[in-house]
Amino acid sequence: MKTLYQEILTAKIKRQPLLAILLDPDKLSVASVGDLTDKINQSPATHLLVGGSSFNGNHLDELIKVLKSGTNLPILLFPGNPSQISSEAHGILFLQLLSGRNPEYLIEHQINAVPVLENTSLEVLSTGYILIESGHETAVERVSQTKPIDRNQMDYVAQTAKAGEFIGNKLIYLEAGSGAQQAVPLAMISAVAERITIPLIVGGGIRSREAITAAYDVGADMVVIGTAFENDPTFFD
Ligand code: 1GP
Repeated sequence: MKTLYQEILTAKIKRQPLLAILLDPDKLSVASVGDLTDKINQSPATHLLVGGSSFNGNHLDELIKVLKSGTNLPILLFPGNPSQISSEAHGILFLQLLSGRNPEYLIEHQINAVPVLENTSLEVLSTGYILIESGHETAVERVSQTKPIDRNQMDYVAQTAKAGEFIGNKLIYLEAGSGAQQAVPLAMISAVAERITIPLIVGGGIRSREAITAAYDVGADMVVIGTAFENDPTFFD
């Protein structure tokens, strides 16, 4: 059986666009997730991401169990800290905040997560996470106490992404932040996609079908939709 990562690589090679719906456990009760699974199954989503900047992990296992009983999509954790790890998921985006200079988010949380991860069979996907300035302060910026990179610094962002690839990241995630006023500029997605060979995830502030297609057209391999689906579960209808 293929690993989650092999499936992502295959999709990239075949140019099959991937779409992840991000569910923030902070904003969802176990009961309300059950109601969403029909909408998830009817959507073009290929993956589910579960996580948020400030969630403390309370009902995460239950929530993922409900998701698994209602959908067959792979569930990837998208954790803001090590308390957001559940052995119920299939994999985890093991994030390194490459845009920031806060050692907690470059290595300390990762070290603390190891004993937890060693007790799970989660597939660990090393992910270079790059926060781009998007109009106002986002939760990632506030929680991580780091500054995003200026949205005009195309080459510097591409260089940062390439450094992630050289370090050994298997994925790069270009992030404007949940609910961002402005999504990552298309020219920046393009600059990064041209520079790296690993799959590129793009998210934050993407709230129309046209914006999703535009991101694929310039090189995104996976687009993440959180707020748009959260505010309107009929978004993909
Ligand atoms: C946030 O990239 C994701 O981490 C999704 O952002 O909620 O703005 O879709 P939105």
